[in-house]
Amino acid sequence: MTRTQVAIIGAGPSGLLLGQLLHKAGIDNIIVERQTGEYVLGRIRAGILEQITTDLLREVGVGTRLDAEGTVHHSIELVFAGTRHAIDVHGLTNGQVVTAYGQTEMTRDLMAARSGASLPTVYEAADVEVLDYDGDKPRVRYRKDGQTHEIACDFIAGCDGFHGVCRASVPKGSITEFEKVYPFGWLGVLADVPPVSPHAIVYANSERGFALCSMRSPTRSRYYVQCPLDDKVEDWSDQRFWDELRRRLDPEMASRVITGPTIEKSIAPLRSFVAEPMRFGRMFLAGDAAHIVPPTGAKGLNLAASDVKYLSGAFIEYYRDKTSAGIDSYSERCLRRVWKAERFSWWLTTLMHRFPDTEGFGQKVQEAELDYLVNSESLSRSLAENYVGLPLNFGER
Ligand code: FAS
Ligand code: PHB
Repeated sequence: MTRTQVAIIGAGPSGLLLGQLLHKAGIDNIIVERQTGEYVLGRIRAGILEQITTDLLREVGVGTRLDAEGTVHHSIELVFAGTRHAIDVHGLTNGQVVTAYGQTEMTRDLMAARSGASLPTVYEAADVEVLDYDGDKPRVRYRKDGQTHEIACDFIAGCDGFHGVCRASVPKGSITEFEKVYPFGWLGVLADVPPVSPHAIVYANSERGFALCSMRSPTRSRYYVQCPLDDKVEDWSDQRFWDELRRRLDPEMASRVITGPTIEKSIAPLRSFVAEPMRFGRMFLAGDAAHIVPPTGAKGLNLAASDVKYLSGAFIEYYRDKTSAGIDSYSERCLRRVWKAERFSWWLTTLMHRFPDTEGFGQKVQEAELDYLVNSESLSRSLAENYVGLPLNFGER
């Protein structure tokens, strides 16, 4: 039986970042991942990193490519009623910014750092089980190459995403799940064309539905349009996508959209989800394993980063200072921040999307709220400070 201090389930952003934070503190850890590394890298997801996230990446020594290739954004833009308005995020938050840098690249950098430090990651682990985490000798069991393997550990970190095994292993009576499913999805495309808005993410509310203009680099664009939940990717030709995107933007920006063949096209459902608590004896949930937000507020990946910042700090206190204080307060600290991000993501999604009952009155109310927002310094500041990410100790006494 292999032994380690922390067994991490999942080699997505949560697991990889936690692994690097623990390694930096001299805490042994093993990551057990169901898929191959290539499969993990093939998932096209988030694109906007909060300053807390970029600071963590630099803290664990994977900031070089981020600093060279990431694009710093000082503002965002809101489109509604055929007009476009900039929100000066940098000015409204005393200089904070967000950085456009794809989750795929962040994951690639973390994978390279992990293998560069010869840290153990088990890919293609099948039938992963988490055992005895409610006692003081937790174990992880998995199958690989026809063999059954076991890892003895002090703690298990459930970084295995929304469909993972860790949360699913918790007895129903020990966990409370809160969920809201939205009546639409996001059709997202990647295209190797220059982004229409290279220095600001554009969020568009239109009578035809929501649209978003983002990027992965100065030569690679990322766009989304709201679509019905029962749409299929094959229903959307490239031409139909580009036409629809332009219809949802203001005329000036629509005229500048550079189109081209899409290299990735997928439809993602939108949901808000939180599982409470995030700790079960010696097993801790982090990232999508514990919560999901609609991507509107660009919070999913960033919440995963703040969870593992709290969790790594708790483990460091346990081993270095021989105190369980951080471990005992982990769930409450995370959930205070998670619920504020859930609220912000729900609010922005509700404001920007067309719901089945939006109709004429609902559209006019959304436009009125947006007109109030862009002309109210206090409401714009509220949007800006949530968008860049609230401080890790926000509201703590
Ligand atoms: P992940 O799901 O990324 O990683 C979990 C890992 O655990 C995976 O590699 C999985 O293979 C592995 N795993 C699962 N079950 C396992 C098991 N039984 N045993 C071992 N390993 C197991 N966020 C944004 O901020 N902006 C966006 O635009 C955005 N778009 C998204 C689009 C989609 C389709 C999805 C699904 C999510 C999107 N997100 C977005 C959120 C996303 O970026 C997540 O927040 C982020 O991936 C969270 O990282 P992890 O918590 O590591 O979970
Ligand atoms: C992205 O670039 O994928 C992205 C950007 C901002 C969001 C959501 C997704 O709010």
